[in-house]
Amino acid sequence: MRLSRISLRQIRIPLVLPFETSFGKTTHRRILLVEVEDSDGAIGWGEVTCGERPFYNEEWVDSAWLVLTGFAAPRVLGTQISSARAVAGLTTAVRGHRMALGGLEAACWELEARKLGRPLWRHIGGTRRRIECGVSIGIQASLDELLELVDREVRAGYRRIKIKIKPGWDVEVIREVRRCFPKIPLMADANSAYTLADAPHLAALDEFGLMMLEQPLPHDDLIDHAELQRRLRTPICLDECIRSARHAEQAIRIQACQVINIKLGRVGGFGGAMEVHGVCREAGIPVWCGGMLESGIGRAHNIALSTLEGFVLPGDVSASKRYWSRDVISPAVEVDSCGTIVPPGGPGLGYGLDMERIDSLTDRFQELT
Ligand code: OSB
Ligand code: MG
Repeated sequence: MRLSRISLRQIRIPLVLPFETSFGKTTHRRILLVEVEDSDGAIGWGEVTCGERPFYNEEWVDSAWLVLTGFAAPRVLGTQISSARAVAGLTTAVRGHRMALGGLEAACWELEARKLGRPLWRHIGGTRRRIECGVSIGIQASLDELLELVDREVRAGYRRIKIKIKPGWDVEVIREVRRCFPKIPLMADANSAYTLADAPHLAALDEFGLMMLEQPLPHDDLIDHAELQRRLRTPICLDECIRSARHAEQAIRIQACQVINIKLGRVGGFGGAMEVHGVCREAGIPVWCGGMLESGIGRAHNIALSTLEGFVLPGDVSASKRYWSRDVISPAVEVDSCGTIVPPGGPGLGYGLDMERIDSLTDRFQELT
């Protein structure tokens, strides 16, 4: 393929419910969508999964815009590319900024899959005909509100519940959720809110039979996670600090985690995700697909990713209606009463784009040729 056009669109879209983590609260999302076209007129769509502010990792929508226009697009546009797999290799000069690069890379995979008339999930080598879904529940104003939300999601059929924690909203909250829901698959995500000095406090979570504790320590740390894992019975799952197959390999080698959350953007797109997945499979480390409050486009990519063999645990891939009153794809992503999604059979994303919706939400647009 040879890309003749890259179009960047920023959409602004309100969340149905605010989402609060240890690093902040989001009520409206700004999302950077990437549309690519090749010299045969084939189209592909991707989503940059960074936040509005550099609080989850160093990227945010404006940095991604600059990285794509200034460094990625000039290297990719007009270049003869053997396949989508080769796209990431064109931008290795750029350090970091994997979400920006990954949005473009994923768009190229989608283009290639569409061109071949194949579902994206099959094109990347997926085999699962049904993926299991979990939900991530943000920090709430009160315990009662949290318990109400957990109840709603359990009744909707979701296969595991993840609770966001931070200092002051952790052990006692999880204790109460566990008391009210003794049997549910339950986990907690701290988004780097603790340090190793909190190890004795975090060890109090061991009595609740959590599936895992996600990213308790700093976003760029492996060593302290390894030390913490030695002091906890609860398996540690890494999110923020796994950005490449090398990180995954090293984290596993020093036993910094027992589970890895793979996010498409965080590892630079499908190529990076497949590499991390490969390292984990070889080491017998279970993985699951993380989420970044994506629009339907990123959500459809996450569904495709979740069909890879090693995605043995329910991911943070849930129904569009939990986030958006009207998604940018049609039909919206729906989860059945068993908490599963059947990956679509159509080419590429397998979901239609709601261009009227996308246009009405777009407040910044740039076409690169
Ligand atoms: O750490 O997994 C995370 C949302 C934004 C930033 C980071 C995270 C999350 C989530 C939500 O947990 C997952 C989702 O429902 O998209
Ligand atoms: Mg996380």
